[in-house]
Amino acid sequence: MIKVITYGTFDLFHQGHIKLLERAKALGDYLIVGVTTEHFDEARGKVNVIDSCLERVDNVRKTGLADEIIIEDHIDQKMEDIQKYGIDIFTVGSDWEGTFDYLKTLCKVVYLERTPNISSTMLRKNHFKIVRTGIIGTGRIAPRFVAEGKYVSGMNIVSAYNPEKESGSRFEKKYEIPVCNDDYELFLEGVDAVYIASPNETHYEYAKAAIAAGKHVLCENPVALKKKDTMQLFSLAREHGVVLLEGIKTAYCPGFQQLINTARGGKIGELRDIEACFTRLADIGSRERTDRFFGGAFLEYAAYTLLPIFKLYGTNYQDISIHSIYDENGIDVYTKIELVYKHGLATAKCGVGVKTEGQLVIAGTQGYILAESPWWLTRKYQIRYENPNEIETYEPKFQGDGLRYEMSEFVAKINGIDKNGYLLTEDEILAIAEITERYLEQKQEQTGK
Ligand code: C2G
Repeated sequence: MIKVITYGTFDLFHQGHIKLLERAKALGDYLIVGVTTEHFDEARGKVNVIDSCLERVDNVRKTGLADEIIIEDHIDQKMEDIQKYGIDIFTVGSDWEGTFDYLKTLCKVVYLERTPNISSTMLRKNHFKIVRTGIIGTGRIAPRFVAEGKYVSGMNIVSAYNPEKESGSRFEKKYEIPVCNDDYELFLEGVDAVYIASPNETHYEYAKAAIAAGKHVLCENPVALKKKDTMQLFSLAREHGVVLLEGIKTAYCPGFQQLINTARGGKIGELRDIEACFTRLADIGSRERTDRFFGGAFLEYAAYTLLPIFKLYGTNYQDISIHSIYDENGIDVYTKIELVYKHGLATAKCGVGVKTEGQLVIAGTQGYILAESPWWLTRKYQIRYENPNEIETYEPKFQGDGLRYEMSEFVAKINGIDKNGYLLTEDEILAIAEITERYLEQKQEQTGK
């Protein structure tokens, strides 16, 4: 009996897939089809797969061509499978020509001619409305957004807006994206969505006007500095039928969600303490260190540090205190937020002028999770126990600088196919907004600024 194996994502199952499977089957007597998991696809840079793994398996099954279906979830699994299942022929489409020649030591490798003019990518493009996106603010984040946008299908960055002409024209020259600097309404007319990456205090007005004009909004944290303004933006977005997504990028990183689920999964027992720390020494001349009103550590990083706390304990804390160390200009160089819950404690620490280890430690009754800096781009974390030799290490995949995940979520939401509304909830955003407002009031009292 000749055993054949092939692998694929098989997203938006189409004629090209069927033809490939038919010819694969014809190569032998028994066909095994490996279907990729979401995780594996993310790990190899496919972040926009639409169908779930089970839907994709089901589509392969319905063809009746596969004698056996297996799940592919990690790199180099092909070698294992070929040996494990006693495979004679490995086959895949000609778009992979040469890539799998290394398997020739184990079995025969056949590249089958790819069916022309059809692909999942093409179907995804039709499936997704292309979202014409304009960037507001052409400072430090905008170039990263442009770079990451290349990996997000369905998003097309068409323009930018910056009232400061000089910064705008530098950006326009470098990235060849037209920058508008006077007429915001005109800028909005040319886009379906905006990404707001301007200074913190300008987010609310930009977002409000964009939503009112029927545009989807992806806004860097914070969307507004007051809770009531944040609530108003969300209800305005609902009224206008547009998406408002807050860009706390950690929330959308697959590794962070995995870490949260590990913590919830009971391995470290009941959760009793969370310490989340994010510090980055900012240049003395930078906006973070010079803007007396909207610079400082809290507005820069507090949302990231509050996120794991709200994810794990919820937003109903019993008590809160915020302590800041200000510099001579009234900028908080270091801020510590302490939260008390019925069964647990939490501390969020952030700094722009104080350096710490910057780790996330989630302590439970049986052990603790340690995620070292930069845990907010979660690539690695460990579970540790009383016995110091007992350590479990997790290394979730993380692509690029992390922005692509929130961008993908934004496009998915606009297209009404997001399955991940839980990644960052309105309740969590409002809880962060409430603390932000409280912090700003306290700062005003303490520094007069
Ligand atoms: N295919 C084809 N003709 C098309 C489109 C796809 O013959 N027009 C083939 C691909 O070459 C592949 C199979 O159909 O052999 C599945 O394609 P994808 O779902 O795009 O799978 P892919 O992401 O290429 O994964 O480990 C996974 C494999 O390496 C292939």
